[in-house]
Amino acid sequence: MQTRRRALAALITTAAMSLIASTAQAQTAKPVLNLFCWSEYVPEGVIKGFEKETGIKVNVENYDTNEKMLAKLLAGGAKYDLIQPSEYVVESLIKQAQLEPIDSAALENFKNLDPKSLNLEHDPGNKFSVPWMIGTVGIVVNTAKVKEEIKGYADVFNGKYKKRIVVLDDNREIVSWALATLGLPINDITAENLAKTKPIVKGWLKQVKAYDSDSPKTKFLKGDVDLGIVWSGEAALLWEANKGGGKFKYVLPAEGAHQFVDSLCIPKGAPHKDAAMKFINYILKPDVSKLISKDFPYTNPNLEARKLLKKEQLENPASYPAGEPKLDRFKDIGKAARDIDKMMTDLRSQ
Ligand code: N2P
Repeated sequence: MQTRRRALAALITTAAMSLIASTAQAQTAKPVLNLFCWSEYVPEGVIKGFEKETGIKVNVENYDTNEKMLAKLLAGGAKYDLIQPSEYVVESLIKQAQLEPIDSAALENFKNLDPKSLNLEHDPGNKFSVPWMIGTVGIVVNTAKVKEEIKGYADVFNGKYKKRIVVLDDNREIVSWALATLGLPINDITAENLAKTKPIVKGWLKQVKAYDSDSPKTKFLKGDVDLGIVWSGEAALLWEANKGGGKFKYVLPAEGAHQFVDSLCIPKGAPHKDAAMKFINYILKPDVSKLISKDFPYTNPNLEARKLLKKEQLENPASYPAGEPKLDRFKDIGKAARDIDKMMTDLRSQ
């Protein structure tokens, strides 16, 4: 009896001690947020501001294409709390049940968003995504070097600017430019359409000097290239670098251009969902969102933040295009994405 009682007492002590130890650990371990986002898209100051306000440490990992992000995410392994996919990838992840629902009613600052940026076809009702920034893919022209008028893809690749061109390192984007040039819908990725784009893309790639999805602006500033097909935010920074009136011009291709809507989403099984919700609400604050626009001048969907932007920022034609350009968003194309990659790998190895 005596021995049994002692054994029981020992057992209780051990259990109590490990409980104390794990509680202590939980109290000392700093809460974290694992953010997997595009390069050149989330200002360092915004991360620091969030860490200071919440005490949550942010681990940042970057990608430069949706496809690379998807591959890593779906491989499992790493446990991300927030990702930043474009519209067609949000659509695909919802279909695959890979996202946690987001209760927008629990986000105090959700009301700041432009209703026009909400309830889009890739996520009706914004049940799984909150818009980060909206942008286009278009042409930057160094008008000090390129004297001809550049209206579209066909002008960029007319053969005169061989090896003076930078393009995004993005297979889906490049193929969409060829489809638009052929007058075909950019989401119709059939074997037949791809075969039609192949000779066009082949001719284009020979003229490309560099592929860069991270910071193509740098190649313009260094004078390595005079033409490029890049993200609008990169074009907007070049426009700013030139004090607006200068040599770098942004042209939305006459054949039509991709308008992307990039959002924050919480992957299924994210370990720190509360921290992810806090981050989303934080970046929706007008004075925080304003900082994102300053460093990365895409179209800000936050109307309250837009009220805080300077006149020059709102007049930047790459950030806030005038008129009615021909724009189209990408749709989830399922397995056809692999056909694009196969064709592009083949062409780029030639
Ligand atoms: C920023 C990336 C732009 C987002 N570097 C393209 N969807």
